[in-house]
Amino acid sequence: MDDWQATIDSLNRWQAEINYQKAQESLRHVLLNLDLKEEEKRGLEAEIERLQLILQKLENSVVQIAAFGMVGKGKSSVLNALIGEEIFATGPLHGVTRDIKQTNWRLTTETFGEGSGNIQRLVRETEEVQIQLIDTPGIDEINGEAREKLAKEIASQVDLILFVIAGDITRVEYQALCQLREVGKPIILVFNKIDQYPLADRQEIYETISNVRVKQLLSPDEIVMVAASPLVTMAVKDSTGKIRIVKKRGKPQIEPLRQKILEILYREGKSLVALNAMLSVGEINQKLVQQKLLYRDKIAERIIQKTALTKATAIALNPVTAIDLFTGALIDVAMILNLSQLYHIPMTKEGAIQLLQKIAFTLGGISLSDILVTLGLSSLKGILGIASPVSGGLSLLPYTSVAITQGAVAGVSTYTIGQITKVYLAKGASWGENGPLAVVENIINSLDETSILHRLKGELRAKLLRKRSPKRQS
Ligand SMILES: Nc1nc2c(ncn2[C@@H]2O[C@H](COP(=O)(O)OP(=O)(O)OP(=O)(O)O)[C@@H](O)[C@H]2O)c(=O)[nH]1
Ligand SMILES: [Mg+2]
Repeated sequence: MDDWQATIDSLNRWQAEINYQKAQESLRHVLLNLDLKEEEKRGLEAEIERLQLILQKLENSVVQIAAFGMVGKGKSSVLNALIGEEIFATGPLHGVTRDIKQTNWRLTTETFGEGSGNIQRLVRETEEVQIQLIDTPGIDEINGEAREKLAKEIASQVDLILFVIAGDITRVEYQALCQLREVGKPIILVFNKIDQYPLADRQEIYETISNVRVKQLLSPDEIVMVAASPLVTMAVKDSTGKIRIVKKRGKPQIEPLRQKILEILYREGKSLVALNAMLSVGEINQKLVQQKLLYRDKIAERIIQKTALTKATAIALNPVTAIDLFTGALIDVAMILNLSQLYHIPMTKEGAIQLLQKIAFTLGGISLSDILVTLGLSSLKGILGIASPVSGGLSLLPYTSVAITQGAVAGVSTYTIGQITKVYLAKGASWGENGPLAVVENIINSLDETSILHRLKGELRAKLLRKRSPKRQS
């Protein structure tokens, strides 16, 4: 049985090691392939720094353990008792710990004295892991929201949570515990100050907590009883020689917690760190990707709008239909190439033409009507345009409005093609699960053609009038 256990243990540890390596590799990969321009990094400094910190943590095998709980329940005292030194300030006033503090905890065989062989072995094997203890300000009913946010933030970063209570669990404690549980980290519920309860009482409280209060949240195995800074009654002689009973701080009773931590670290220390790292990396990476897309989206939008106007102008100014269509396509291809550069998706001219064909094909009816409009209006425009010098500008008015409409319609089609290309590129040059038609339909449905047309017409009119005004002067 023991042999089997040992085999399973070593297999688990081997698996943990692999997970650990994998986490490290993928984090390095994310950091090396951030692919963010300086201006894109702006506002993401904290996230990038977090990624670097997580990598450091993985490289140094650091496990972070944080103490949470209501004010004055003995969080700082519990951590001090674990280390065996008064590192964190403690005191009877509520809110002694105001900021997050941390310290390193080196596990040595001496920490556990002449413990059983098993513990000695555990300590030896856990020694390669650095432990950081983190003290937090207590949760209280005042400033509840801010503290809750802080608690969640820390909880999402650490690997193991010690939730310190000092008696039966209160409603606020239960709520906080539920919130911490949501973060998905292992939790040890530390029932501290047991010296304040007679033996029978503390056992009864323990039973109530484990069997009733937190039954849905924790297993009895995850609850330990300690006295981090017990008060012991002592008889002392005062200066007059009278014997007086005083209360003094006694030796901490923290062993059950130490052993529980060690057990967890031994069993899943490295897996825990790896898992947490992956969770955080996943989350941060998603944020980075979103930001990247958002930023590129803005630039893409500018490119698309500019091209739509260019095309509208080209079409409006060009009196021959064949050239209209040709220049139009050239402008679209140039836009696709521009966008592909923006999204770092290398594309040849041929590739861009193919993509344009694909989009035009999927657009189907829309591009057809677009072409019909172009054909119909173009010939009209040609006639009017050519006629204008003879008629001394008489037909200039219809020319302008026809040309503007025609140009704007062409602009809308470019705008649409641009939007479709953008989505395709943002998805890493793929149409996604539902294929190009779904993307195209989605975009068409979301476009407000009339307003785009209206805007383009306005811009085009302004542009054309600017172009024509020097002529008038001459
Ligand atoms: N009797 C007894 N008192 C304890 C025990 N542990 C801590 N205390 C006392 O409880 C008080 C609060 O302890 P702290 O460790 O400062 O509690 P905290 O949770 O860090 O408090 P804040 O930082 O204010 O949120 C101190 O006076 C400690 O001496 C214990 O096991 N038994
Ligand atoms: Mg404290």
